[in-house]
Amino acid sequence: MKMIQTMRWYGPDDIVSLQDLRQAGCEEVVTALHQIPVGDIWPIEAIQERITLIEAAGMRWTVVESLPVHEDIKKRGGDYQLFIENYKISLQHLAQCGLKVITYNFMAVLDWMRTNLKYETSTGALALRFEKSAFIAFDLFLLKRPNATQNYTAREIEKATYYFDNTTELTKAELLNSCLQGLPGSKDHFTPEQVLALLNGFKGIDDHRLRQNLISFLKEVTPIADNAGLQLAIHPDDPPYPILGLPRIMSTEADARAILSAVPAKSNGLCFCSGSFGARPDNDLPGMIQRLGSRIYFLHLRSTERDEEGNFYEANHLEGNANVFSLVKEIIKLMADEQRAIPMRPDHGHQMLDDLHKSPYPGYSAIGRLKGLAEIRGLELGIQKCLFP
Ligand code: CS2
Ligand code: MN
Repeated sequence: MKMIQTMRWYGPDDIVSLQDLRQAGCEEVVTALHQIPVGDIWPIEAIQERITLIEAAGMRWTVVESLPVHEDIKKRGGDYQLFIENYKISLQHLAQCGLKVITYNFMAVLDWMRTNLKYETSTGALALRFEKSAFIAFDLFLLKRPNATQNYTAREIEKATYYFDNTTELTKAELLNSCLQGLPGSKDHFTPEQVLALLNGFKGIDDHRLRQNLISFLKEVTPIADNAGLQLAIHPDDPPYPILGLPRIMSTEADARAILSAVPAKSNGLCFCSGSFGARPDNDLPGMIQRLGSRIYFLHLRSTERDEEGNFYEANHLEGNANVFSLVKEIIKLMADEQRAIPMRPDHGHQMLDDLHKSPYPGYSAIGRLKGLAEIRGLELGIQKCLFP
């Protein structure tokens, strides 16, 4: 059994083409209908149209990333019942068209967060980075979130103030731009006012409430997914700890277990993102694959290099703290035990070579991801040959 090699494609507007992905060695493409507003139904015709494009380029589409969950569902307020019904219909449409794995996340307001989208690594290639003091400075002095100081220690505030006072206007503008990135696949940025309003909507929703809301959502959608033979794969929080005073419920092994045991349906599973879970030193990544493996339906392989302060940057795929070697070894054993091939994509890649002159979606340049995929492919082949000569 071997991992199904995929890369993410943001659709016809992506500057990385389907032909590029095919040349990188992808067997399948991971994509979503980013043009459809969050919460609306995905029509069969639009799904079919996307399949036709991908198949014409010699690949298949079985993994959706993401079928996004409307904020009303996360809050269990507003029109959440309508949005859950729409979600169920989209799931049925996707299943009718032959899709298998549906990735989503339950992060309130924002998807992943970085403070620097062009961090220069030792080779000159650019990586995504999260620097705690910069982020706190953004929160306190650029976003100006009311009562934000309550979420930080005096020492953290002091360091963020020092950072801000010693930073150029240009770096401040870049920090603002990074932190206000729109959702993946969208070229629109948030404004500070929009973020403040969205944060306000989560007032009074703590971790317990958010977890209950996820469980309620899963209890409603998993029967549909089970019947349709779909696998739901929740992506972990990125970074895997609370930000902006928001509740966080998918950052650790205990978080994942709580959701899997509350809703034991077969379709209720995980997108194991080694980059997101791995940004916390207390997450035992190989152990998580051993213990939660039967519920892992999709793999994001990536590694971060952390320091004691909680800062991290995205390292080369086989370097950094995640130890992707040990993960691929566990994945190979899991796939052999369960006799199933799990789809995998290199999550993010450095911006390098020709891509330095282009403007790809942050983290999604062609060459850096191709390099990540090629390294992982070689690693997998080497381990396979050793384990099963
Ligand atoms: C992705 C996430 O780019 C990334 O970091 O791993 O944006 C992921 O697609 C979503 O959180 C899944 O819903
Ligand atoms: Mn990921």
